[in-house]
Amino acid sequence: MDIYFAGSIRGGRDDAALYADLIDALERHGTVLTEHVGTADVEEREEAVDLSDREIHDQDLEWLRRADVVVAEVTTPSLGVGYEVGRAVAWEKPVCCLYRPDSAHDLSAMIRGNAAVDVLEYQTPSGVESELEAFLESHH
Ligand code: 6IA
Repeated sequence: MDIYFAGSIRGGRDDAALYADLIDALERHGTVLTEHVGTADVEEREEAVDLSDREIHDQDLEWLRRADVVVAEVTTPSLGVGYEVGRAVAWEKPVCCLYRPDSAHDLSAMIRGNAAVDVLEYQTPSGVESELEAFLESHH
């Protein structure tokens, strides 16, 4: 199963370590196409690799198109993540959004109000693992 994991990059990297933990958990169930989202030094790597924004966008949309399911961590608001979720819904992919209600950010109505998106509220990656598994299993 190909899994597209989405998490904030230019929207802010406060949750980067958490993305890495979620990606580790997801890799037990399939192939995560977007491991860079959890890379601690993604911004430095981005400069070093010298990809244009066009190349990043086109590559990501190719991976998104190929993915069987999309899992997005949406607590730190990100334009890119919101856009990816919208495209995934338009392509009728199963989408699960992970949100931590204790954060300072309220979840957008465009995510919480979207009947095509499963929103899972959680505190820690280990605490949400069984629900995440159930989501993946139901779309196998
Ligand atoms: O607006 P944001 O930057 O917060 O959007 C984050 C989302 O856009 C993530 O879910 C990614 O899928 C995608 N994204 C943003 N920047 C990159 C990127 N940079 N590479 C791949 N996807 C990206 C280059 C990183 C690198 C290690 C060469």
